[in-house]
Parts: sequence; C-alpha cells; structure tokens
Amino acid sequence: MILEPERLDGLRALFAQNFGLPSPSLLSRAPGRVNLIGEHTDYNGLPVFPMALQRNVAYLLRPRTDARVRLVNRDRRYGTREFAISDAIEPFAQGDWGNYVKAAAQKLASRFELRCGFDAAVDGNVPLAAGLSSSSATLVGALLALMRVNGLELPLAELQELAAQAERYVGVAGGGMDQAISLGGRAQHALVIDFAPVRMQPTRMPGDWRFVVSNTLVMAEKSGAAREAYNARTRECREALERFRAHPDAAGLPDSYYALVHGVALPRLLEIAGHALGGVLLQRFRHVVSEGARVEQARQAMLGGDAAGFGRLMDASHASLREDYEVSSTELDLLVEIARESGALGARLTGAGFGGCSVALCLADDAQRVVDALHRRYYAVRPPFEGEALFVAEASDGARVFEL
Ligand code: NG1
Repeated sequence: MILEPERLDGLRALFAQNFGLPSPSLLSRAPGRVNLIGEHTDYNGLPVFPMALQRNVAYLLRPRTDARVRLVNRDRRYGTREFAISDAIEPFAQGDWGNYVKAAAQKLASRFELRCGFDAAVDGNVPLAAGLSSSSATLVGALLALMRVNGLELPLAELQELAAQAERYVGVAGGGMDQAISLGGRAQHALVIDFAPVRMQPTRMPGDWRFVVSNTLVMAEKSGAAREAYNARTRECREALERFRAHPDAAGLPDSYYALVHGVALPRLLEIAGHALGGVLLQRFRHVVSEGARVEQARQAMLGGDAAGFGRLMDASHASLREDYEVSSTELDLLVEIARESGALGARLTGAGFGGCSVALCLADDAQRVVDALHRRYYAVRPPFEGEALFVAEASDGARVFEL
C-alpha cells in the first residue's frame, strides 16, 4: 500500500482544491524512525541502531515547469507555503515546518541546477517534536520529490550525507541518523548505521520482539526550545574529547571517539577520563563512549535473539542518558518505569530527549499488558490522550517516490 486510503483521498481532495488540474502524478513518502539504542552518538561519529517506522510524511505532487514550490498541509494549523528555489533561500520564521522543505531545496540547489519545483499537498502521521524524526521525514520527502522532478539520481550513501547536511539549515548541529534511516530503512529490520561515510548493517528483528513507543506528550521542539540544550551537548562532547586527548595518560591513543571506542577497552577509557576530566565533561564523555560500545553489543543480542540482553542494554542506556547526559525528564522516567514494571525487558528514552518518546522492548505475548499499563498509569491520568501517542513500532522500508 502506498498510503492509507483515507490519507490518499484527503490529499487528492486538498490538492484539487488548491491547485486544480492536471491531477498530481507522484507521491513521495518518507518514514519517521525510532532509535533503539545509540543515543547522542551520531554527531560524535559513533553508531546508532534505529528502525524506520510505519508512520511517515507524504507529498502528493505535480511537477512544475519553473523553480517554485507551493505546499498545502492537510493539517490546517500548518497552512500553505510558497517559495522560489535557489542556493540561498531566506528561511521562514524559526520552527516553521516549511523550513524543512526549504532546507532540502537549498542544499540540492547548491549541488545541481534545479529547473523544476512542484505543487504538493502534504500529510504526516509521525508525532511532532517527539523524537521520532518528523522533521527529517519532511525534509527527506521533499528532497526525493525535488530529485525526481529534476531527473536527478544519487547513490544512497551520498543522498544520506546530503540530507544530513541539508538539515543544518534549521540551525541544529545534528548528526546524520534521522536522514540516513528515513532513506535507508528496511522492513522487518533495524539498522546499525555508522557515519562518515554512511554504512548500514541491516539486522533482522526476531519475529516475537515488539518495540512499544509511547509519547510523553511533552513537546521537544528541536527547532525551538530544546535546540540550545542539544547544541550545547555537541559542544561539550567536542570539548571533552579535546581535553581527554591533551592529558598525558592519553598519549599515543587514537584521536576520535570512533577510534577510541573501537581500539581501547572501555574500563581503560573511563579510567583515563577520570584523570583528564571532571564535572559535566566527564559525564558527557562517559555517556558517549559507553553508549557507543552498547550499540555493537545490542546488535549481537538482536542477532542471537537475546531479548533479555537487549533489554538490559536499553536500561543501561536510559540510566546513562538520565544521569550523565541529563536529557531525560520526569515524564520519560515515568514511562520507562511503567513499561518495565508491566513486563518490558528494557526501556529508554528515544531521540534527543527533553520530552518526546520512550521505547520499550517486550515479547509479543507481553505487549498488550505493557500497552494497557501505559494507558492506565500514564494517559488515563494525563489528558488529553491522542490516538497516535502509543503504538507498537513496525520496522518499515525507507523513503520512496511512487508514480500514480
Ligand atoms: P531527534 O530529536 O530525535 O529527531 C536528534 C538528532 C539525531 C540524534 C538524536 C540523539 C537531528 C535532526 N536529529 O534526534 O541526529 O543526534 O537527536 O541521538 O538533528
């Protein structure tokens, strides 16, 4: 199925109302993602382990013969947007959804001559500002649409890198995870992704594993308030690495997080860090290197069908994000606790944190119990509940353009 019939019908009607005939000829669809483990590692050059979701952003579109883009969103709160494509596009106001489309257009225009834009009706069902990458899905969907209408093709790894660079237009010093998985996702698989260059290791999900995603309903608007906290973490990690390397005990050790995690035993890294760093920088460093090491362990656990082992790694990741990285919240801690107490094998915050979603691993037979407990103990006492706040993730394919 290209898109749920209700969404496709809604998009067609909206398109006709706003842009008339001829009818749209293409549909560009890009998924959000849930990261299973490897949090705040991507911008430090360390791997992540996400899967693409069944939830996505869709553009029903018709190519134009000039280099303009016109958009109308099915969610009335977002309204219509219009702009001319160039390699220097003035952004809309900070936090505006149209900036993710501009981000794609500007980046692509800096590499290629774009003669054509498009008219599109846009719709999404990735919860917003929830750490599930609705923003990257918006960007990637626009990027693929622009490439298609201009007859451009790029190898996947190059496209993933381009999309990651494009998102910096919105002012977040992000890593490349979200764009890479939205483009490269695979049904029934989670993917270990390494960066610079992007490399992916699709890992088949055991058939009886279920990942329950639950939204705190506290928005973690990365283009707004959480942006500074996120960017501060990226700076602290850089500074921690510099100070670590400058310490005499680290003489002769490799100089990147990636090489350190892959070449030096974790206890030794932590021991030297204890001498070289203090306070917040020690905390950030400890999170990054231990989380980096957990990704490979988690992949082995998934390959071996060791759900309990995978769950323990998720728990350790959450503790580290809460204590050392300081990106959890009361609500996230509560969701994690409820999931564990009701039968999940492990649970953690997912995405950047500061609100957003948690993810819990449980076996298929226990999933309903976990979902019920989250309803009863979280959503029932915190209205308003939104239908999309709690769901079981289905590993899905990456972004694609379909001809209608
Ligand atoms: P969220 O906030 O979940 O979309 C952000 C970054 C990721 C990664 C995670 C933390 C962007 C677009 N996304 O994700 O690259 O760093 O935080 O692991 O910057």
